[in-house]
Parts: sequence; C-alpha cells; structure tokens
Amino acid sequence: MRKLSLPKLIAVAIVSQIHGVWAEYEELPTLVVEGEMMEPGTVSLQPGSTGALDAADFLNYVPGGNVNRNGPLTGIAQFRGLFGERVNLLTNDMALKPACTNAMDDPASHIPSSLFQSITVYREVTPVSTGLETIGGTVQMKSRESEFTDEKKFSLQGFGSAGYSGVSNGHYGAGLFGVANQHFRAHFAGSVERGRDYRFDRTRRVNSSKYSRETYELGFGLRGAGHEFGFTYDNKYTGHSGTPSLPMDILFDRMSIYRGEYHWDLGSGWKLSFLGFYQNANHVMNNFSSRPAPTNKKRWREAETELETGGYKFTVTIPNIGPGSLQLGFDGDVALHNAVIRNPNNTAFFVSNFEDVNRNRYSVYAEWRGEPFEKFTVTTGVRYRYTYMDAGKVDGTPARKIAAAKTLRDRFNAADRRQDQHDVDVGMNFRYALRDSVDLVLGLARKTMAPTYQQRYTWLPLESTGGLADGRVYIGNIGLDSEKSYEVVAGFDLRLDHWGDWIHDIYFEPRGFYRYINDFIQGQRATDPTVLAAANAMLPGRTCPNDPSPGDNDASDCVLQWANVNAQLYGTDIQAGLAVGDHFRLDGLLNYTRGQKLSGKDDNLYRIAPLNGLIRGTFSWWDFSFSTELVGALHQDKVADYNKENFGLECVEPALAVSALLSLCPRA
Ligand SMILES: [Cu+2]
Repeated sequence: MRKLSLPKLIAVAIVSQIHGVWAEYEELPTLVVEGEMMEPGTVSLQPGSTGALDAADFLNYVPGGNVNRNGPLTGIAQFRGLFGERVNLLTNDMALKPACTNAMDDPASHIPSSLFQSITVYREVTPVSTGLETIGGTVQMKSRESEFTDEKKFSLQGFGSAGYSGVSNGHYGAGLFGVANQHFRAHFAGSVERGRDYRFDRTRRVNSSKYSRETYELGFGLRGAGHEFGFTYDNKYTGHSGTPSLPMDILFDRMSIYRGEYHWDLGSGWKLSFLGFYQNANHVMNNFSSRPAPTNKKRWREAETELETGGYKFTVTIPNIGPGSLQLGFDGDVALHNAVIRNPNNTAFFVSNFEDVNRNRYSVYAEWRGEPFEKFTVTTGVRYRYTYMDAGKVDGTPARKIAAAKTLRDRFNAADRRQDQHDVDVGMNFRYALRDSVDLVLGLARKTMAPTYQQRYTWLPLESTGGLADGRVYIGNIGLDSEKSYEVVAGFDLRLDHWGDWIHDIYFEPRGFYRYINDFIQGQRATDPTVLAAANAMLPGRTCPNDPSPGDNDASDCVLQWANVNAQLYGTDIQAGLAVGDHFRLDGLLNYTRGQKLSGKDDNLYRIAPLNGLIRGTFSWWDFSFSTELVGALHQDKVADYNKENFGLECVEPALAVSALLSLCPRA
C-alpha cells in the first residue's frame, strides 16, 4: 500500500492491442507483474496497473494456472488441469461459492482487477492446512485494504485507478480511501465496470459479452498487545452481463459478504487464530434479455438461484514440537442452495431445479513444519473431513405432463438423498538445499473431494453443471463416491546472483507432476431409458455441439450422467527469468498438462488448457516501467470425446499477441 496524503495517484494505462485472435479472451491482460517469493514453494504476484477485467486473468501469470472463461466477468480457475470446485479458491481466506448453478458468479472473478492485491499458488503439494478440499490445489486471491502503520499519528491511505478498453468500449474506475495508525485502520473501497459486446473484425461481435458490475467494501481493524481484530463487509452487484458459452446470461447477481478475524500472538511461537464469514447471494439469469430470444416463446427460460453459506476456521500453532512447529486446526463450511426455473410467458411453468440442497463440511487437521536436518525442510499434514449432503423434495411442470419426468421426480423424492462422506487427506513436502543456488523439492499427497451438489442432485436432464459449457445436459447421481487423488510433484529451484558481468538475478524453476484419480467424477453417456425418454420429451429436436446425428429428434447423445471413473493427469510447468544490466529483465512461463480417462473407453479429459506460455520483457528506468509480452498457445488436439469437445477448436487457434502497458507510479 502506498501511503499518500490524499489519493494523488493517477494511474494512466495505455493499452495497445495489436493482435487479438484468441477469441476466448475478451481483452488480453496487460499488466506489470512483480514476482515475489513468499515462502519456498509458493508463487505470489502483485500486479500494478492492468487492463485485465477481473482477478481470474491473473491465473495466466502463475505457473500451472489457467482460466476457463465463460464470460467477461465469469472466469473459472484451472490449475494443472483440474478446475472449478476442485480448485480451493480463497478470496481473502474465505471459500466463497457461486450462487449460480453454472458458476456465472464464480469466486475466481470476484475481485475487480483494479482492487486486486495478489494471487498465490503452491507449486509443490498444496498443504492440507490451506483448505477443506484441496484436490486441485489452493489459489489464494487478496484484495486491497487499509494497513496498520508503525506510528501513533493517523495517516491517510489511498489509491485510485481508471481505464478504458477499446474492444468492448469498456471503462472502469476504482478507488480506496483509508485512515490508519499503529492500532487502528479503516477503509472504504469501491469500483464500477461497464462494457458493451466484444467486437472484432470491425463488424462482428460476440453475443452476448457485455458486462456491468459495481462493488463496495467497508473494513476496519484493531491491533494491540498481541491481539489483532478485523472486520469487512463486501457488497457486489452484477447487472446484465453475458456468458456466451452458457445457455443463459446474467440478469443480475446480488452478493453480500461479512468477514471477521481474530489473531492472538501469545509469544514464544504460540499463536491462536480465528476466521469466520457469512455470504448470501441472489441471482437471476435468462435466455432472452441479453441474447436474441428463442422464437418459440415456450423455450424462454429464467432461473432464479439463492445461496446462503458461511465458514469458520480455528487454528492454534504450537512451537517446539521436535525441530519445528505444529498447527492444529478445526474448520467447517456450510452451504444452502435453491434454484427454480420459470418461463415469463407461462406463469404456470416451473421446475424446482435444486430445493434446499445442503453441502456441509466439518474437518480437523494437524500439520507440522520444521527442519529435521540441516538444509532439509519438511511440511507434513493430515486432515479428516466429514461431508454431509442432503436435498429436499422436488417438482416441476415437466413431471406433471411427461410420464418419464414424473418417474424421475418420484424416484428422486423416494430416494435416500442424505449422503455422509468420511475422507482423509495427507500432504507431504520435502525441500533439500543441495547447494547454495539449488534446492531440490519433492511432494507426495493423497487428496479427496466429495461430489458437488449438481453432480448429486440434478434430478432432470438439465445444463446445470457448474459452468462446464459443453452444451450437454446432465442428470445427477445421488450415490456418487468421493474422488481420491494420489499425487507426486518433483522439481528444483535454481537461483544465481550473477552470470558474467551483465546477467544477474537468474532463476529457473521447473516442476513435473503426476496424479492418479480414483473415482474421478465426469459425465458418461446416459443409458437409463427413463432419463433418455424424459430428455426426448422435454427437449424435442435437441441437438448439441457435434451431435453425430443432428435433427434426428433423439436427445440421447446429448444426455450425460455423472459417474465415477478413473483418470490421470500429468505435465510440467516452468518459470524462469533473468535481468540484463540495470534496466532490463526477461521472465517467462511454460505450462503443459495432459489429462486422460483410464477406465472404460480411452478418452481425454475435458477442457484441458493446451501447451501455453508467455515471455515478458520489462524495461525500467527511474520510476517508469514498460513491459511487453508475447503470449502463445498451441492447438489442443487432445480433446474429450465423451462430450465431443472438438467443437471448440476454433477458439484455440495458435495465438500470438503483443500488448504494452505504461505505468506511472510515484516514489514510495
Ligand atoms: Cu447463472
């Protein structure tokens, strides 16, 4: 945080986009990134000014990271090939959830980029202490807030930023105003973002890709005599915003988040900590306000979803347990989901998509960190988690008119919908300093994840998939088992101060990973005749992307049912860089992931990012810095057959883009 007498800072971002063929991206993110090592094995980026719309874009700047983008304000985190809820995404330490059944309001996009502070990922095995379910790693995102100072005297803190992007005629403004001294801090922050449909080739536009969002946040903190307390209230309103790869667009999304934390430093290494949050959200999406409405008025749909959730985490750190310290934790997280689908042209029509669905998790863990031998550090943890899930009885117009849909409803209502899951996670990381400039690293883990509520409780074949965007309809499977992942990560960190007279600050940090997932949950072609009959009656003439027999009035190849299969993922991610002379540096990333289904018919996993990388050159002089980037991705031909993924190929043509940013910052 820069301390200014008033928000004097005006950040001017000149974004020049020379070439943008990567249709999946509305704007190419352009930013100045300062890489910073937090602790060995973690990467944290702290961007300066940026042309990126939301925090999800910063995932492209961490090794192994990627974004599944379904709209300008809808990005879903992908890390080493796993995405969505498998990635434990934390926003200011909270596991926020989307209210939307298709994750239109995914937490990866929660923080507007102008209020974004940092993103952190773990490059070895993600420690079990970082979250309840960390099968796909933990991504920690932080927003800007007021900070304590070292002085008695109060000082003002501030920050302001504004920008414009040409492709969508978009503009944003954001600011933070705060006061703080050594014992007290308080702030108000807010942002506004607006943009029209993304245009390309002069006359063409992506329908619908406009966006509109307003946020504000109030926060304060107290500190003294080893105690620290903090509270924030965060409000977000998203208006008409497009999600072109999903069947509907956002009409609105209203979200409130309350967060409290307390830390007590008892001295000599003893620490107590508590974090609690409460989130509620109300969301409506439809298929007729932002995109061309279906000509058949019977096909108009509007869905309203509600979310109420909260979580807590107690930790105690005990020093001197052997040559290290032990952290014990107790955490819980409860969520209640409701969703109903309607047709504004027929007030009698309804489908209770999800009715009082609970997904509650309660967990305890122990994690030890220490240095048992010289130059050899270990982090090792074990976590037990109990997951409780249940759903209320459902109904809907199709179940009153279609015999097969009635059977599905009655079957669902008669089933034992309550499910209890007991799972154990283990994670271990070893780091050995082979030489002053070389660390060897090794991580081993077993991680688990209980099914999502969509995977269990989608009772009619519908496109409620948490944002898969594959154009298929899915039916749930109440009896699904938890996923079990067995993971190994290995690599090294090479760091050299100097190489010759000119080259310095050199780093080269590759990692290789392999993961076998037992009971991996994905869609399989539905075979249940009742499900297929219901789909045919509900969706007459339904075709889906790459339907092998379009127009045959047979929905069966568009209907998938969630199932446990076995899968493996492996790959590598590398980050490297060096500085030349006093003013120039080069940094780069390279990511490769391969995902395969192993049980049944051979297949690739869905939506795995292709081989991709970036190279960034930065020229700094006085307080100016100028960066230019080269972003590239290869064609992805290892696509999933179960949902005929080759439909999306034109979105991953080889892309080459150069972007530039000039940022002007005052001396700190
Ligand atoms: Cu939605």
